[in-house]
Amino acid sequence: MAIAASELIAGLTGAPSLLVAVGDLVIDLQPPGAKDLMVSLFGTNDKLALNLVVVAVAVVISAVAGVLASRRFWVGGAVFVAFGIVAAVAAARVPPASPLLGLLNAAIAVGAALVVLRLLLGLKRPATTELGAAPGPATAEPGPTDGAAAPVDARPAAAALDWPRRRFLIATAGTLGGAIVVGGAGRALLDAAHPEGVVTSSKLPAAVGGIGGSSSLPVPAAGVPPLTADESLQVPGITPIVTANQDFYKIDTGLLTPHIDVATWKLHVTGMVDHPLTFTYDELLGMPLYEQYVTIACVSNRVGDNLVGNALWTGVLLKDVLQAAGVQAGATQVVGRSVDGFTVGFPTSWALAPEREPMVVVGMNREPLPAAHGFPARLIVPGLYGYVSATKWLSEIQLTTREAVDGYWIPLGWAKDGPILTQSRIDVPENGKHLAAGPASIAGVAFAPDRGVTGVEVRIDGGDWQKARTSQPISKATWVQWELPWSAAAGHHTIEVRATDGTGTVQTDQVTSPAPDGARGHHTISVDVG
Ligand SMILES: Nc1nc2c(c(=O)[nH]1)N[C@H]1C(S)=C(S)[C@@H](COP(=O)(O)O)O[C@H]1N2
Ligand SMILES: [Mo]
Repeated sequence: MAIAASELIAGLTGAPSLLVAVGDLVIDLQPPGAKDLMVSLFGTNDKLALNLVVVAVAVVISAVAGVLASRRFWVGGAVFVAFGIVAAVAAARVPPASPLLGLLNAAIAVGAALVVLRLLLGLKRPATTELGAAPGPATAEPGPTDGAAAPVDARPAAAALDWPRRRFLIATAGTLGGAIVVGGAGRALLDAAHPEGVVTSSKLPAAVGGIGGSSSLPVPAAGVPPLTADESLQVPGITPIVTANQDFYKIDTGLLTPHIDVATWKLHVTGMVDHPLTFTYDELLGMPLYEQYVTIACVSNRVGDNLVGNALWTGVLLKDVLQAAGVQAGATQVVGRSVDGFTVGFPTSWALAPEREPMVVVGMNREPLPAAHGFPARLIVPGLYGYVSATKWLSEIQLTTREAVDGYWIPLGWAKDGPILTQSRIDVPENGKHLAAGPASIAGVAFAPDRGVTGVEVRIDGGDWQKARTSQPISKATWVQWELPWSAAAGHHTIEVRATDGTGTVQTDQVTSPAPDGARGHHTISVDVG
């Protein structure tokens, strides 16, 4: 009930959710191995799983506290107060929520816990007094159950014990039901309260007529032209060439999406530089802005999975930032740090190579970066998996040596270097689907940023590799769509795809799991025709 009450208050007032705050604390405190285990067990549902674990543990501890309280109320009560203190401390760690609101919410939650505990134990108490030698007139205790209590006196002593117990159990079940309703309402309010970007993006400069028309970002110095007709394919059901912001996969370690106030946010450039720099949001937007399509992917993406997306990113060139700061000789690593403590690291040589343009990104598909995707600024580095490059809610770019710093995921067993492996995916037809015989399309996407995709081949039922047509690559940093027309004959069919990258290397069929450096293998599906 305490958790439910605190969720409702959080939903109604904007106070931090204690459940989420405690979950966040658990994430930070738990041993690295456990975190890895949660992610591998629950994948992108790891946060839901964590919330449920926190609730389950709380329920078990509360049950013990309840038993203690039935002997000595203050002992059980103290457990709930201790809970409240932990929750208040956890909530205070969560930027940008007010610690006072967190404390208040915790106090109310503890209050709710103690009141419910008192009431429930109050229902149980007459049973224990009856067990004692002299119940006397006390059996007719006051309360809404007055009338119902009357027959109890008429029963034999053994049966008389049952009614208070039953009443206690009914009240407990009622409390549980109430908690689910109250907590569910709070959760629903919380989920509705933070649609992507809305909270934070209003502080961006007013529209100045971006190329897209409805942009509220400043105009890039070098805007990209609209996509040409051959840069995307028209195939029913194919994955769009540009991933809409709300469809873009989302991966991060925190339970909470940081909602950053750009009035106080700063980006620091530190470490092995001649001139340490600090940018405000306005200063960053005042630099020449560029835009480019880049496909980013998560190293955890399994073959055929969708932790990959392609967006038009607007931002400042990392090279401009690094040049302004003056990178010192021997600074072999660029480390990106987030306000939430997350870190990445990639070679300075990767960042400075002429063939790619890493960016400090402020816009995604010509909208201000959504909060979930790193508002106000993030790194996008063509060709590297997100875990070594794409720091969201960026607060610091540190120049250091490759040896001096390991990014967040490196000590957890993931590879220090994270170039995105060549992958291809069949989206049409869907795996396991039943199709009518006749003309059909086999289609999907293929990516090898930033080597580029130069060809896609499809093999049906283990036959010859057939060349698919591909969309004209927007750039080497992006994925392509591909299609192979197919006259589907009745029967069971397997379909397999492979891509060739810009170096001429054909995507390997040797399967590996995502850890430590990305999944390998061909995406293979099967369908029934006829
Ligand atoms: N601050 C922060 N940035 C982060 C992460 C994170 O956990 N915290 N996850 C990284 C990983 S593993 C990936 S794959 C990309 C995902 O970016 P997206 O959520 O915008 O798709 O963000 C990267 N940036
Ligand atoms: Mo990732």
